[in-house]
Amino acid sequence: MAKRTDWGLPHSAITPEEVYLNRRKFMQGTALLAATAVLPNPEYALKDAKLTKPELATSYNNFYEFSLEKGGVKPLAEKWKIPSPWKVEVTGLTDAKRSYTLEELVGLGGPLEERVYRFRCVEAWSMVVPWTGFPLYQLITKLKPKKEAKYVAFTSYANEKEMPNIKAQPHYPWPYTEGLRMDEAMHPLTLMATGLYGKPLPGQNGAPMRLVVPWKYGFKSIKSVVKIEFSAEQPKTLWNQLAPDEYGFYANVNPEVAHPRWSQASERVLDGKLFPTRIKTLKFNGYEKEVAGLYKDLDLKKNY
Ligand SMILES: Nc1nc2c(c(=O)[nH]1)N[C@H]1C(S)=C(S)[C@@H](COP(=O)(O)O)O[C@H]1N2
Ligand SMILES: [Mo]
Repeated sequence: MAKRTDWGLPHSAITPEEVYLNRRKFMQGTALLAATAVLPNPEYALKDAKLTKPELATSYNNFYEFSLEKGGVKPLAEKWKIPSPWKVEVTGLTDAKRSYTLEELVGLGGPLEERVYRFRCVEAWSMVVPWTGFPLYQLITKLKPKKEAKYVAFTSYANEKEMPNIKAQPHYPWPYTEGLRMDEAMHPLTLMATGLYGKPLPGQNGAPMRLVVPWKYGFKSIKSVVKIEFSAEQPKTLWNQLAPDEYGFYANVNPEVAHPRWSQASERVLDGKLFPTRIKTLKFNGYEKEVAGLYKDLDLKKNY
């Protein structure tokens, strides 16, 4: 039985432990989840990685529209009245330009599946979490962008009343924007997430739909998407406009290229410890085999 959430999506409301057990069972081939439940994709199960505790992943957040403080986001996001129905404008180089409800987009991009991904913030902390979502290429294929469309740009929801940091940081070029090259957007790893730990995305993690690009620094994974635009030119992004020397358009995880203010060679595991475990950062966040080919003609030191 699929659970209907506030947004009418077929998320399963099972606990993280059950998600984990179900994934194990699925991989052992001994049991299948109910036909209508969101199936874990065994190809993206990361069975050697330890899942981050859900309490940590949903309370230590970067969502600057709400607050600059990691712990300040959740209390504000919990008061946020997430618009329902959620509308996303599809625009730019496509004949499928119009406003879509979230359900319509999931209908086009689905079926939903669960994937466990490593997630690495540019600030050198990382987590491993199970996202529910659909691969973005499935949606793009249905929206049929024109040949001239070389990039996909995304915009976040912005509401000054409920997101107090928008006004507190007037020099930020709000709303939050991000973008991908078309081949990056079409890569099978690129996910549009609607859930986390088998539940609908909480506000603080980018409800009701956010991008997840696991081989790039976390800031590329834009939250609470309200606009998707196909364009011929490389789109502007919030971080790139604010601090171009620090945040490039590509933002591929790369231990060999330091951030101007800190090394990217290692990362703190988000484990709640006073002295968090430190691990070596992997090139493309461990997805090198899958994505290195996208950048074979690019100098990654210049195109950081
Ligand atoms: N709209 C919006 N999206 C955003 C951000 C933000 O401030 N606003 N922060 C980014 C950064 S820096 C990171 S690390 C991730 C954090 O996602 P999480 O809170 O789900 O871990 O969201 C990214 N997406
Ligand atoms: Mo980040």
